[in-house]
Amino acid sequence: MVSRAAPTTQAPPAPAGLTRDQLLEIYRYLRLTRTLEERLVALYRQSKVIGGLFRSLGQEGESVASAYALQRGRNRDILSPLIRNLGSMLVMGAQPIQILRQYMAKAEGPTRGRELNVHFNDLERGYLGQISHLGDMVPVMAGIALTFKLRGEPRVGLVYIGDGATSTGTFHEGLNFAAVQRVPLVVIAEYNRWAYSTPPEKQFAVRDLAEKAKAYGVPGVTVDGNDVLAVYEATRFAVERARGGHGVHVIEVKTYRRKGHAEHDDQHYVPKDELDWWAKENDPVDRYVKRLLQGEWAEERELRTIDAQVKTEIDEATDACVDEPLPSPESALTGVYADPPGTPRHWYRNL
Ligand SMILES: Cc1ncc(C[n+]2csc(CCOP(=O)(O)OP(=O)(O)O)c2C)c(N)n1
Ligand SMILES: [Mg+2]
Repeated sequence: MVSRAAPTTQAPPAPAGLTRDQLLEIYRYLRLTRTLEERLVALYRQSKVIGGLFRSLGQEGESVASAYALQRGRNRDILSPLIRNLGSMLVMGAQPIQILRQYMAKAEGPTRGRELNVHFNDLERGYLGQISHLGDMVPVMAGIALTFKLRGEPRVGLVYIGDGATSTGTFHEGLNFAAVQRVPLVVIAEYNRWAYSTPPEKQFAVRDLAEKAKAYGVPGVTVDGNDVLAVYEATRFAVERARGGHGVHVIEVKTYRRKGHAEHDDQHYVPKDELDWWAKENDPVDRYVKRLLQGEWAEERELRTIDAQVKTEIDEATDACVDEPLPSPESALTGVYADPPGTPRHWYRNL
């Protein structure tokens, strides 16, 4: 008698070579970024945030997906986030409570109230603190990537640059240096339509930022920045290419800044229908959810469970730090420059 094997249902091939757990993990980071920023807006409106609040609404996909392509833990890669790359920092391991404390300038925050928003460092987790001068992180990251190369470490640097910031001299110098030295560096150029109130057509004469890569003799590709898996795949390829000793790669992500430059900016210069189109038709989180559900990679109830877990996590983090004290005035001079002799109380009295 011929035995017949029971028909098996073959799982469809994993998109972008990711497992189901990884696909859900990416969803968690997307939701975490958006929910944390929404909480920060509420705190900003209560005057609890010190300084500006910069949203990445509409750009969470490219931040999370590009960082997710990096090596974390041992032999970790290093990335350099900008104000709109909260999602990248969360992927690398930044904790929501650190972000909340930092935005509220709490004494227990990562910079103990001395710096604002996402300007802080954690090389153990793999992210650098940015300096505000646009473009400057490109040569800084080129230098870090050169260090990896000289030490023979299998590590890669990743740097983000806004469309506006590609007009700066340091962007050109940094990219040229990185290309000539063939360092393991991936550049994510964020075409999000705005630099403050300046549109791209008043910023540069090329159509795509990827074209700029040609001038330095390195590859440049343009990717749909709101397609999470496309960004992941393009970054993964560039990261492994860089790790293999083939040098710099530029990835332009086409996306859109759905909020003003910061919360104080009412975006009066932005056409309303443009904002509506990106919100309704091209939201990176909605598109990712659709893809997961259509490919049967996740069920609606699993995603709702993740949403609830994220909300609880952020509620707990907020409750734990919202009433913490600001730094004491006496501490203002410590940890800024080299500490002078004597005690902080002594310096304060002599001011
Ligand atoms: C050299 C320099 N010039 C000006 C500024 C002020 N500034 C801060 S953010 C910004 C706009 C940046 O636009 P873009 O690079 O497109 O990034 P996005 O805000 O869109 O993420 C400007 C002009 C600065 N920080 N550094
Ligand atoms: Mg921009």
